[in-house]
Amino acid sequence: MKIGITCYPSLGGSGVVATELGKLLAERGHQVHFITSGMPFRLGAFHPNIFYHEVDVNNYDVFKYPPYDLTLANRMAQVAKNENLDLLHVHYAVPHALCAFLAKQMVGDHLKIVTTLHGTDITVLGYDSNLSDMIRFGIERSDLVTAVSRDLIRQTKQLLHVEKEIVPVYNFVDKRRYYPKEVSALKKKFAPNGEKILMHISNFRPVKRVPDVIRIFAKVRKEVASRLILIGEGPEMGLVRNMIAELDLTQDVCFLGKQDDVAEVLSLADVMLLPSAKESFGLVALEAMACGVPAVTSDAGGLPEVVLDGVCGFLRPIGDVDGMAEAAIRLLKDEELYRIHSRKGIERSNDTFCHEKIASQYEALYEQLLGVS
Ligand code: GMT
Repeated sequence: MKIGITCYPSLGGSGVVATELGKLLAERGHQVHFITSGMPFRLGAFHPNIFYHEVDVNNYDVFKYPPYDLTLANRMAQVAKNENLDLLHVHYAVPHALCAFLAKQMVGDHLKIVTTLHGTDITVLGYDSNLSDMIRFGIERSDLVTAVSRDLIRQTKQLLHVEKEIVPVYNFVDKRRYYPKEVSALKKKFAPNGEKILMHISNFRPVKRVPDVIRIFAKVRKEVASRLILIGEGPEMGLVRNMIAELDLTQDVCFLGKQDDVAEVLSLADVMLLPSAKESFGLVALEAMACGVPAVTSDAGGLPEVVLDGVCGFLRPIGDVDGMAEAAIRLLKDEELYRIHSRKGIERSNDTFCHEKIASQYEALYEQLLGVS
């Protein structure tokens, strides 16, 4: 098949999933065309089946706002025509499904649109009455819609009153890259006295509740000698830094900033913390589990579909800092419990969220849509 993929190419779980899926489809012999505003950060090495088409947004003086959506739609139509694409797989309803709809109007009905919902377009933008009708339109005009968790499907139907069938297709990890790695030398650098390492990775937006991470760590540190590694960047970074200083934790917190590829650093962690207020899936919890690192998270959105409470980590209500700290302490103090959770997490990520399995699921959906067998 000839497949166009559009996603946000900068850091973020949706960009990771879109790019990794494109790479897997290319490995399977399909021709994959990324149509994005920048090179997707995980695209990596050259592959003969992968092509990149940049969307170059002009910022003419006459426009108050750069016309990204129109330029993207035009580029999608150009690539679809020139490369004879079978389908456009877009990640996010707004604006990508709408751009794909416009491109389809320009190219013809044979071009199919697959839209994957990742969360923010529904759970945040869905509440905005300036956008909600447009989001529903984008979903309903797609030929096939998938969502990364059952909870996201429930929320989409409830919030936007969407009639269309939405197929659940979970996110995945590539187990050839995400597995427990030998990092003892690196661990000595971050935890020279054998301290346990707690880790948090996010875009530091309010929805991630990073201040809860700091509060949880402050409690854990009183019971277990430990350190906190923070990865990522975002609007709450200043607030978080101030909080760390006020709580006198500076010596034990390490900021690694944005990292393109976390597969190498995840094995450093003993516990992953993700206390988000909203999380349609929580890719970072899955990536941690694949590396044998149990996750302690909130029970928001799709997280209970990823982390099984008491099996490969713990789920606690949003804002339950005491509960999350207590769960992390249990894991860090009880070696046998830790070993079981770590093993179960690896098994679960290899079974339910295996890259091969999910790529086959998408492939089968495309084939069904195009009527090929
Ligand atoms: O975490 C974010 O806010 C970024 C956002 C994105 O666009 O990558 O993440 C969303 O999509 C990820 C991949 O499907 C999910 O793992 C995240 O849970 C989801 N974020 C939210 O629902 C807040």
